[in-house]
This record gives sequence, C-alpha cells and structure tokens, in this order.
Amino acid sequence: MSEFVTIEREGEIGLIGMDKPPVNAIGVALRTAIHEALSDLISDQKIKAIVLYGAGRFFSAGADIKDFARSAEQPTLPEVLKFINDCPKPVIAAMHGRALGGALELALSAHLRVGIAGLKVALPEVKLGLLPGAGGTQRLPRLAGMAAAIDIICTGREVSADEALRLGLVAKVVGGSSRDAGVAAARDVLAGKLAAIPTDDLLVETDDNAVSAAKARYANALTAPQTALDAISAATLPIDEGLAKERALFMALMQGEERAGLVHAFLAERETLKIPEAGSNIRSVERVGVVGGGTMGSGITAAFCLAGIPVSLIETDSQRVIKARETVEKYLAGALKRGKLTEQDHVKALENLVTSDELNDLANVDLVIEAIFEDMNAKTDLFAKLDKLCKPDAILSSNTSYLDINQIASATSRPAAVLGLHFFSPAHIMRLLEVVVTDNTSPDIVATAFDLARQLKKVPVRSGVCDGFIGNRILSRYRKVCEYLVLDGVEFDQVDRALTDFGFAMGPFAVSDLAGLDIGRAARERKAASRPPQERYSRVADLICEQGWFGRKTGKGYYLYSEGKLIGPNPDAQAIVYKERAALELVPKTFTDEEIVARYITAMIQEAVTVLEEGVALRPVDIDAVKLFGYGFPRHRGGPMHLADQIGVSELISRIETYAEEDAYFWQVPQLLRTMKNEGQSFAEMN
Ligand code: T1G
Repeated sequence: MSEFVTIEREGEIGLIGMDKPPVNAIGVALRTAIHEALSDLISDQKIKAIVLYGAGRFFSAGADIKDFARSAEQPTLPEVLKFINDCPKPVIAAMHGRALGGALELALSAHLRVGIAGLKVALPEVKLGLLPGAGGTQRLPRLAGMAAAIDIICTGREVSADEALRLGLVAKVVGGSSRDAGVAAARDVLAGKLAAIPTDDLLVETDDNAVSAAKARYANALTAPQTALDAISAATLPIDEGLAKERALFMALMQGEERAGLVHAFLAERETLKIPEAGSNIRSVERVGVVGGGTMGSGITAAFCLAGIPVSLIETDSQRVIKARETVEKYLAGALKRGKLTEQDHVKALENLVTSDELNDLANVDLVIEAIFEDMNAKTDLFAKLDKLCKPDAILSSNTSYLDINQIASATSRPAAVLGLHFFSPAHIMRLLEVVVTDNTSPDIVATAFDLARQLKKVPVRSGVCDGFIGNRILSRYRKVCEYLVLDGVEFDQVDRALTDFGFAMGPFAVSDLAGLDIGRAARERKAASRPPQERYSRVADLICEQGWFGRKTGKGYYLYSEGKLIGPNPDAQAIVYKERAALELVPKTFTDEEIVARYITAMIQEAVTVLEEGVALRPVDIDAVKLFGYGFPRHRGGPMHLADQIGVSELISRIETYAEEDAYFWQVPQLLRTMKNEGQSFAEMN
C-alpha cells in the first residue's frame, strides 16, 4: 500500500486512485506505486477488471517536471504503460479535470477511457522542448489517426471532452465522479456492452499529406515539434519498434538546451510567487480606482475588467473621460472577439466600469493605481489628495516605470500602504507585473498585490526601488550597447536581425520605433543632468528625433513605414549615422551576428548581476521571469540568468574584460560574478 495511490476492491472490480497532491505529478514514486498496485490486482483472482482514476483537482498533470532527473529510474513511465497495455485484465482509465502529457499517455495505454464533463486533455510536451515520451506518439495515432495526432502533439494544444469523444480518445463523457464513471464502465466491459481493446493491437494508416504538410509547417520551428513529427511517423512500424524510436528521440530532446530553457521558463512563472511576504494576510479588493486614462491607465482598467473586478477610471475632464472609456471598451471588444471574454462577462465588466472626472469617486475603492504622466511633483500632489479622500485602509499604488516610490509614499500619511504596481504596455495583454516594494510597504500589502496579480492572470515579480526597477534598469544598459554598435559600424537592421534570429520577437530598433522615439528621448533628457561624463553617449537617436521622426507613429524612424507597416530601413537615419561616425572620426568595423548577440546578452547579464547584488531582485529566476514575460526574451532560452549559466561565469568575465579594453566605464565585471567564479557557484543554485 503506497501513500500515493489508494487500492480498492468493489466486487470483481479493482480500483487504483492516484493521490499525490497537488497535481498527481507522475514521478518515480507514483509510477512505482501504480506498477505495484496493478501487479497486486492482476494476481488477485477475484478481480476481473481494473479502473485507474485520479483523486483531487484533476486526473494528473503528467510526468513530474521537477523529477526529470530520475525519469530513467525503473520502472520508467514507458515500462509502466507497457505493463498496463499488456495487462491480461481490462484496464479502464477514468479522467476528470485535466489529463496532460504522461497522464494522457497513461490513459492511452489503458484498454478503454471515459471522461467526466469539462475534461481537458493535452500532450503539451513540445511546450517544454520535449515530445510525448511514454507512448503518446505511438498510441494517439492508433486511436485518433495520424492527422489528428500530428496536430495535437506538434501544437501541444488542449483537446476538449467533446473533441476527445469525437476522436475516439474516450468512449463516453458522463457526469459525476471519475471513480464512479470508471466502475460503471468496467461493469459495461464485463457485461460485454463496451469493448476494452489493448491500444498496441491497433494499426495505423500513414497519412503522407498530413506528414508533409506538418514537415513544411514546422520546418523553421523549434526542434521539439519537428522531432515529435519523426516519432509520430514511426507509428506505422510494429509497436515495439515505434516505441523504441520514440524513446530515443525523447531522450535526445531531454538532453537539449531547449528543454532546459522551456522547463525553466515554466517553473520561473511559479517560482516568483515564493516571496518573503507569502502567507501574510490578504486584503479583499472589491473595487479598484485608476487615475489617468492614457495608454497605460486604460490598459490597466481593461485588465481589471477582464478579471471581473469592478473599476473606476478617473480622468481630468469630460472629454478625456469619454476618450478613455472608448479605449477601454475597444480593448474589451477585442478580448471578446479573441474569445478571452464571454458575452456575459463583457456585459458585467461594462456595468461595473465607472468613468468620471471626479477624484472623489474613489472615496470607497480598496486600491488605487495612479497612471498619470511621469512627473514626481504631479504624483506627490495626487498621492497627498488620495491620502485624504480615500478610505483609511485603501492601498495606494503607482504605475510609474522608474520614479522613486519611497518619495511618492512620503507624500502620504500611509507609507505602509503604498507600493508600485508596474504594468507593461499593452497592460491588458502583457503578463508581467513588477510589484515594487518600498522601505515601508507592509507584508500584507505585498501579499495582496500578489493575489491581485493571480486574479489578473499576471506574472508578479517582487522588485525593490531603483531607477527602472528590474526590467527597465537592465533594458537601459543593453539598449546602450545597440547605440554603440551602430556608431562602431553596424546597421540598425543588422542589429535587429541578429537578435530576432536569436529568438527575440522584435529587434531593439524596431521596438523603439513602435514605442515612439520621443519616449526614449524623454528618458535621456531626464537622465542628462546625472549622466556621468565618462559614459559614452550616442547622439544618433537625438538627431533622428530632431527631424521629427518618432518611428511608426510618424511613418519614419529607424525604419520607414507605410500605413503602419514596416517597409525597410530609413536611409536618412542611416545617413545621420554615417555623418556622426565621420564627426567622431570613427572607422566603421564589422561585427558578426554572434558578436552582436554576445555583446547584447553580456550587457544584459552584467546589469542583471548588479540588480541581484543590490537586492533589487530577490533571485536570478525573478530576473528571468521579468525578461521572459515583459520583454519578449525567447522562452526556449529560459531567461538571461538561465542563459548565463549555460554561457558560464568564466566566459562572461572574459567577455567583459575584453570589451572593457574599448570602454572601461561601461564594461565592468560585477563583484558577484568574480565571487561566483571563485566559489564555482551558478545562478541556478541561488534560486
Ligand atoms: N510536474 C511537477 N509539478 C507540477 C506539474 C508537473 N507536471 N504541473 C504542475 N506542477 C506544480 C507547479 O509547479 C505548482 O507547484 C503546482 O503544481 C500547481 O501548479 C513523459 C515527459 C496542471 C494546468 O506540461 O500546465 O508528461 O509552484 O500553479 O495554475 O511524455 O500546472 O506550487 O510548487 O500551475 O492550477 C507535461 C504542466 C509534463 C503540465 C495546473 N505536463 N502543468 O495549473 O496550478 S512532461 C505539463 C500545468 C510529460 C511525458 C512528458 C499546470 C496545470 P508549486 P500550477 P494551476
């Protein structure tokens, strides 16, 4: 009897209930328990049929992602599933909630499957840089056909209960508990009403069209979908050959960097929730107030509407109120169209949306998010007013992207209830939320902010106060490297192409054009007075702005645009670069794409290490989450700190020392990096 499964006998039906909270993840302990329980019931002469079901929220979340290091320990999952398939007694899998990855493979190795209404199944392994490595690529085609198997496995998408029924993955979809559904199905099998067939006895028809269409579709995708396709194509072989082929391909992916990066990104999203304030009292937030209905304010408002949280949006006059409401309603209509919002919730959100030009309308909200323009005096004035008119226990937060929130808090009588909630544009879509904790923010306020983030389906990352917090502070450093590369000889679009080939969704110059070059200029002007004289400064961006070229919104920036579409590099901007190089007597050098990426990534890691040293970020994984969920860092590379461990501390130090020969002020090896080298420590160990 194992602590991870319950074994029961109901007459001639044996039941194995997986019970390993929180998600019945199938690691070596659970798969051993299943194997032993099945052996036990096979040898029990009274038992004529066996039911497999899951206790708790759902059937099972699949193989234990945190236990991959032990995935080769016997009995391996493929061995357990082969044991199920070859079981001399009918095995029925009864699934509820979710059956993902190895869990669905477990069900596919059974002789019959039933689902509980609302069930969702998937083989999401490609999202982890893997392929279904326990028979999924061989058994799904046998049950659902080659074309459906290719689509489901190579995309990793969810399959609803109805589709599973249609595809023949489940024999029926019923209500009630999965345990009872399993018993009922077992009785039907014993009564000859339902057929229980070992999946491995089935044959697969190849589907050359589906295979060649998929080959074309995934030719430039990551490795996992292409490799999964190879495994699925082997399903036409005898089962043992196909399973062997699948296992070999799976183990190859398991060793790969894509798997390491994607699994790290999956866990990073959850690790950021583990903060010192976790477990503190969470305040209820019934209504939220947003001050400022510009791009950010209306995006933030829409984010709360999408989460079903009533929100009051305040602007300074009736015209601005109307415009802000229109923007929010446009965002919500878009969400409705994309299926992110049901009709009913859409109506409710609009009913709960108050828009006004009266600050006093925030008298009863539980939380305020200030999203006005980035001016310290304006913010401190506003916070002083909010402090007087809001409820004594209301939380006051700022969406500022870099200003000192300690200073903002000092304008109120409630500094313990003040923090930063830094959203990323578009705020109703981008998942990152930097929760900026001041010197005085109380733990329950931080815990409440993290709980709000959960309701908003955001990824909260705890940050300390500094200029730019975590994300923008690091961005400002590696963005400078791009300016230096252009002065030293690289074209804008070569920088962008090198980084998009590396995996970024957009290159830094295209991103600046999209955000608006005037935004960058304002940031530079703000920092001009405090810019150290030793810092190398490129005037190129300022010279481009002087022409009134602000990027996409003006049709010209680093690139040329027509009707908002990028049509190519802007030769006039490039001419400014050539002129500037001549004025600085710079002889253009050539850089390979690899050198461009190396400098960009090394600058990112260098600043990230100082953010860590200063305690602005709690752990390396928090910095990974910021770059993954707020800055389009390629997910399969896991984030800058995960990548830093792959590059290696010695290599990073030697790169910085080499670059320092050109610019000793910009390139300085952080002390923490040297300490890590001396102690042989990795960033992963700091998590
Ligand atoms: N293994 C280990 N831990 C897991 C896990 C898993 N598969 N899934 C979730 N957890 C942890 C998670 O880290 C968190 O832990 C807690 O459970 C709650 O999760 C051989 C090799 C199931 C939809 O890709 O998609 O099978 O942070 O916060 O929002 O072919 O978890 O609290 O310590 O996400 O309700 C394939 C991954 C594995 C599914 C639930 N399976 N999981 O979402 O809860 S590879 C997956 C999810 C595989 C085989 C291959 C979601 C969920 P902690 P949560 P949730």
